[in-house]
Amino acid sequence: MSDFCYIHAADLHLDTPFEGFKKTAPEVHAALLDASLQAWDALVDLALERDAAFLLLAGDLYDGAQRGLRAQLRFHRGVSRLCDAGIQVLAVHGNHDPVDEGWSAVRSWPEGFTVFPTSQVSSVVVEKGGERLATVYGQSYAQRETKENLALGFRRGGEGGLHIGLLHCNVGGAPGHANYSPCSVADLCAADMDYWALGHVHRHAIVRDADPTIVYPGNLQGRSPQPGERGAKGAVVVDVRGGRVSGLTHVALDRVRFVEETVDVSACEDLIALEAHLANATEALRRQVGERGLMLRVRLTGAGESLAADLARKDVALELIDSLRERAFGMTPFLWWDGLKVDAAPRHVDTVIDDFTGSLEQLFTSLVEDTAATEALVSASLEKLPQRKQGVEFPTLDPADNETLLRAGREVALELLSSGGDAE
Ligand SMILES: [Mn+2]
Repeated sequence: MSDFCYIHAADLHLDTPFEGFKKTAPEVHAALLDASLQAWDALVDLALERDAAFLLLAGDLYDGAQRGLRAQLRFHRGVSRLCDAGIQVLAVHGNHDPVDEGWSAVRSWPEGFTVFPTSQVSSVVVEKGGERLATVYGQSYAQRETKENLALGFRRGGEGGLHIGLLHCNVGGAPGHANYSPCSVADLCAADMDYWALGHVHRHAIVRDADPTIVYPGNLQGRSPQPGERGAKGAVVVDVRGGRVSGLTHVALDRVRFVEETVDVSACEDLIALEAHLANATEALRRQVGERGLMLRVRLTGAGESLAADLARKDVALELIDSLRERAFGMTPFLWWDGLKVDAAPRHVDTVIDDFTGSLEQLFTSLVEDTAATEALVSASLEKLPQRKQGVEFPTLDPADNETLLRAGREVALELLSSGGDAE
């Protein structure tokens, strides 16, 4: 059997709106808005350059069920380029782009493009030059809330070539990830595939090396500064030799990279030295990320007592980040100082400055001082509860409870921001 390679990507989240970043510089916001689409173009280029036999897309092609025309046009263009070159594209939908809840602007796709249906597992054969390279099995999500273990429906057929399962799912109840199509490694092994092309978890992971190989490629483009979204994002090139998976290579395709870096500042005597030290420390990082924008959060460790006291003064950390942003102004590719966190011993000053938590805190402070606005927010939020829409009546709330609700809401929001929330 001929040797070949194929490409496995997932979680494209095309045209992610990056709503948390409206307060960045306009050129940074513009770069973010284009990043997911450019990463898709880069994926198409990669498949063409490597002369891949086929491309697998394991769900969450779009960021929201309504998809958006810009994302669909760009996706269609990429699929057409691949199919014109004889590279088949096989896709399933996931919880972010479920088929029944979605809208498709496209009525006909190029020959060579497959979206697996939602009703059951079905299979497609990939042939080249009359040779059967692979059989790909897949099933799409009909609805976002897909709690059924879809992996149980996969069974290897008897034909030759590689057998590949394509699915958006949560293996092993990975904590911090919405539990859609939950399944175990044992469930995946039982299907007797050679390779499982998974999607959903945004962090690249080789769940199992061989027999079968089980891979999450991670998302194509990072979407936030949360831990699972940081670092290099891209797709996995899978090499097949002698009918077996022989190599896995993660290729970075992201256009903007979210990075959190720890910088030792124990040698910095004062804020003047600190600012210069931070500006220098980022140069190496910019070289590392290469030709892509850099969304940077820095954690400062080892600050001496007097430097820590300076940083703890009102607005000082905020002004420091403004100054660093000014220094970075006009750099190509861009560098955006997204946050600064100070872990300072011995007095443990813990300062976090960033746009997400910063705007949340601003909102909270303004609401706490304004009982009428708090009341309006609480009643508007209650109206949005699904139970209310179904006609369930709630007891009247005591306005004195509003502040408690507000504080609880703030805690939940901060928790979601630090954990990444239900974003996969
Ligand atoms: Mn996703």
